[in-house]
Amino acid sequence: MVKKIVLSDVDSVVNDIKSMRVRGALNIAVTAAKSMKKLVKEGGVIETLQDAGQRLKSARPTAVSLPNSVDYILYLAEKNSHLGDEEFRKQLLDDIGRFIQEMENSLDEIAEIGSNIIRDDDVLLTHCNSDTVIEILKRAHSKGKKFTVYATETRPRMQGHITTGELLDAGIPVTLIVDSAACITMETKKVDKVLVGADTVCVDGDVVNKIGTSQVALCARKHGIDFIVAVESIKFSPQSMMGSIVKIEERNPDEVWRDRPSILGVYNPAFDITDASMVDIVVTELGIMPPEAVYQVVKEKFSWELRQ
Ligand code: RI2
Repeated sequence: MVKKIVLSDVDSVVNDIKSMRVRGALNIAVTAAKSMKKLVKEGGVIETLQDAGQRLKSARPTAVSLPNSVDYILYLAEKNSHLGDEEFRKQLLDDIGRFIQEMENSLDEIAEIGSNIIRDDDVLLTHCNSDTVIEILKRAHSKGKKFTVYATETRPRMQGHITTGELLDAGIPVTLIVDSAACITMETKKVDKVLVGADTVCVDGDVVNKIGTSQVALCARKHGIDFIVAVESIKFSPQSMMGSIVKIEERNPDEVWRDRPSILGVYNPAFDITDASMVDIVVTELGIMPPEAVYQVVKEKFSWELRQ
């Protein structure tokens, strides 16, 4: 009985993530962890968690923060499996609670570190909508720094509108541009820095982020503009250490053109990969690092997974 109820809860979280009602790489990791915590509270045993974990991981394929979050909780459950029922639940709830707190804290820590690299009079450009980037900009603004932001629309889902709304609400000057205006904007508006989030960062420093990011990075390189990625280490990929290739999600063609001619094919990849050589720095909760340093962090942070 309990199992049926809790699984339907998990299914609704899965649907929210699939439909992008819940989105953003950190947000989906935290949401998945919270739904697994709820399962434990409601009496879920390891098998229930494994089943739920599979469903959650299948919701979206690209952001590694989602499997990282689920797999870490399954690891914690295995680690505590020798305990009696009551003790198991109590210990696991504590452990998951601490893990969720760490993920939430990492956002605050990045905001602090990232805000230090924003200078007065900076002209910034961002792509898509990243909570991590928004937090950095809000923190810099709250420190009294004066800067302006250009935000791309980010077709097809127009997440740039969320970015402009959030920045306007925070009192940060922001201008919306169409995606294809990114390159000319960098030149004519004298952009100083491009700041984007990430869904996955591979051990070689390659960055997987919303479709269009790699074009923005190429333009930044052409104009000698710093290309900065703001990312919590939960988005680093231990799987890439083992040779796995990141699966790029392809979404419904209707997102691109709903009333299209029926014979028209539409290719709608949601993400692309920016080569590490295009990335100047990676801002994490552990500090600022070059993309080459990701390897070492993965080795240390995900040692529990790499050992398995
Ligand atoms: P935060 C988003 O993916 C965007 O690609 C964004 O740059 C990235 O996740 C990181 O988001 P989607 O969920 O964790 O919009 O910084 O497809 O919010």
